[in-house]
Amino acid sequence: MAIQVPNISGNYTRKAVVAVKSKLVEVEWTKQQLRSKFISEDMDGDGKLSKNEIKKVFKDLGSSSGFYRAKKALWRADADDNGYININDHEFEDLLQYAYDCGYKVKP
Ligand SMILES: [Ca+2]
Ligand SMILES: [Ca+2]
Repeated sequence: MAIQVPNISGNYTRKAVVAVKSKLVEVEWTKQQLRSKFISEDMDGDGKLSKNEIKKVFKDLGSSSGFYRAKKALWRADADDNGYININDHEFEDLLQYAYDCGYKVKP
């Protein structure tokens, strides 16, 4: 018993350090946060996200090439091929999934 106690407390300590570290450095954007972020970037309020609006979001998320990301996102999510992501239908869900899959981290 006397030997097990320090082992247990050692495990707790290590877990605590990992938890603190991931909280500071490795927190990914949740889908809900991404949703709010994209909606807030619909600057002209027309319910659609243009390539420029999407590009700005990816840049804000930390992408080094917002243009490339926006192009890929549209290619993947713009189902009716009109050059915009409609916020009120499944195109927007596909866009969120794409952004989420990129795994951007929240800046400290
Ligand atoms: Ca818009
Ligand atoms: Ca569309």
